[in-house]
Amino acid sequence: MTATVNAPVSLQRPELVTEIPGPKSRAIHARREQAVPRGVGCALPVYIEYADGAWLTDVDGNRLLDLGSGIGVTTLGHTHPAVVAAAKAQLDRVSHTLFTVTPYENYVRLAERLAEHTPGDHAKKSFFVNSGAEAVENAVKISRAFTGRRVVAALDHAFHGRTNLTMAMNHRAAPYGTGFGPFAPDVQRVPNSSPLRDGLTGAEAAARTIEYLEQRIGVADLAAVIAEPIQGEGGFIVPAEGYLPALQEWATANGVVFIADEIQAGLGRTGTWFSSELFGLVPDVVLTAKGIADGLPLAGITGRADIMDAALPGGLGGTFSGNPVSIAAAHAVLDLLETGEPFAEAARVERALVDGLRELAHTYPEIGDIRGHGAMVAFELLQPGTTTPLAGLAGEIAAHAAEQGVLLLTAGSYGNVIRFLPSLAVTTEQIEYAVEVIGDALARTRAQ
Ligand code: PLZ
Repeated sequence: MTATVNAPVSLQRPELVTEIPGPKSRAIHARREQAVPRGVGCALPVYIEYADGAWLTDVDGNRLLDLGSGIGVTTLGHTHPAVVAAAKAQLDRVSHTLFTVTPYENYVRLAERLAEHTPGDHAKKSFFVNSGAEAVENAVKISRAFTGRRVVAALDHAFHGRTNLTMAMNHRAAPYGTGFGPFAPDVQRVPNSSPLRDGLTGAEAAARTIEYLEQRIGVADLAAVIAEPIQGEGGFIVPAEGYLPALQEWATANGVVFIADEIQAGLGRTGTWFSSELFGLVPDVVLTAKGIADGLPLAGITGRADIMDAALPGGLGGTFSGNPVSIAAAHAVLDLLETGEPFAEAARVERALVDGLRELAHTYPEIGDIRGHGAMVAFELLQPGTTTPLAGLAGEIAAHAAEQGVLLLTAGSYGNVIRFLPSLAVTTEQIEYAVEVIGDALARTRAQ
């Protein structure tokens, strides 16, 4: 039997044979600087040769513990044998025909399976594209076609992508939008629920958001509201209880499409199929990407059948959209999720991370807020007793962890969040080690 998560080695700690980055990585990086524009950022200039489970092995032979999973993609572990086998088998049969020219069955079956597993038992339809941003764009297109209205509302601290429309929906100008205008019109941002900073209950925060929607946009022009149930790049902001259902209730009552961007939080990562379930939310449209194929590019738009049918035949698609190899990998992912075991692993990861970080926060009160669900947990670095961000510290911790062979990601609109998006193959001992490394980093910054 194949394990549901790919945890192939008993290694508990990183194995470093050179400094990080090592000489071979540095040499490649020097070439990269000549060949690749700086706008394509680089969190850690360590060049990866192969990956398995929660481990990355670089060109110098260092084995690094990956707590970012390529920003929440390889949820079931790098190179999961079942996913690799499914993709290889499909590659041998057919890798491309274009679904809108000559279709294939595995696309249809993935649409059926997403209808089954996304929240709500209403009639649903799905189609597939290549990236999260493309999924967001298509959800907006369909919402406009369905409602006959223009405006889409996104929340403060949101991130929805790097295309022209999605750039206009992001909270942060720099680096996502700076210099790239003009931006798409008819996008508005409205306040979110951020319990640490706004101190509002879910009902109060929803009332504030709705007031903006009604006053700034007006229902007559509002096609859709889009929300990440747990905001990703914004710093794993978990809204106050009741916020999202209240917003959705308002949207439904006003003929506004409610879109859940589950691109970072969905598909098992938070210990449920979709993070919407944590909030009792049944969105009209659900967006998936990242973890859906455990590393192959694929994104899905799943929604109420009547909304999804609003576009004219030929209005949706794209040459590589719904690639059969990526779809075969997605079926392997869904097979594994259907065992239920990854959800239990996500709960274990959450406990280990939250317990370890809480313990550390006793010694280091800069760890000011620990939050998240499942394998999507973050902490905010704050001046003790305040909500003032300590931005530089997150980068220092990530840099120290990298030197020790632990890959950590930062996040947050203030740059002061350390986020964990490990694969579910990560062991409790590995998490404990990572927490220890963070403690060492904090001790080192104090000593300076
Ligand atoms: N919606 C909620 O998290 C992608 C960004 C990585 P694409 N987040 C990672 C980077 O630096 O570009 C994301 C997301 C949410 C949409 C997207 C966009 O997904 O597949 O990157 O287009």
